[in-house]
Amino acid sequence: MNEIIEYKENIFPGTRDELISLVRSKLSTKRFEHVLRVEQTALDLSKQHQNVDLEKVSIAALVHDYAKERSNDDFINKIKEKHLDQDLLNWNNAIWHGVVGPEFIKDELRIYDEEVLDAVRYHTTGNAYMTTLAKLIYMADYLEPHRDFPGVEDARNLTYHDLDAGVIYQTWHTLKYLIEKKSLIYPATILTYNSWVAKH
Ligand code: DGI
Ligand code: FE
Ligand code: FE
Repeated sequence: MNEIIEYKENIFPGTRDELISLVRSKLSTKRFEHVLRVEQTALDLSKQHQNVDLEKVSIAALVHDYAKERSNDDFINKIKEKHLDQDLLNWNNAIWHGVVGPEFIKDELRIYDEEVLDAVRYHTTGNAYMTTLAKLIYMADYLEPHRDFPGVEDARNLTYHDLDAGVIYQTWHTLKYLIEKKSLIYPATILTYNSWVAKH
């Protein structure tokens, strides 16, 4: 069953249905359905936490992959136009859709809430400091019902019991996976690992 949050805080200037239509218009059906599953997973995980703004959870989840299907040129132009860190030009869609995604979200969806935008910025790499909202989006993206990797059921149980333990689990497993593939590691991914996983 789907949980429908009514928007009352004007974080997005419109209804949830209007936001959903805008997001749907920029994504493939497959990715749009992923986004809806992330929203429901994040709302479900939120039940374990006090003082979480469910409207922010819904909005951050619905927009977390908003920019994922933009071209490389769209990202390069945005990075230049907004005078973002030029080092971003050395990266690719995997990093850009999270870190640069908020520029599209501000410009096209008129969502300016910095906690929501940070949850999007950190959803791929995590961050040394994350609010509960950012942790919920980071984990819901990793654990939504269609995610299927060895250990996913353990990761779900762990995260429902202890959100920070889930963040540690994902950060460690993702970094191991990237290193095994000999992928480039984005510096924020290392900083997340240092803060959350490494024993000081
Ligand atoms: O956008 P989604 O597919 O829903 O999920 P996501 O935004 O968490 O992206 C996941 C991918 O991003 C996953 O395959 C791992 C990759 N990723 C995360 N951190 C890094 C990274 N890729 C590189 N090259 N470097 C990183 O530091
Ligand atoms: Fe993503
Ligand atoms: Fe996602």
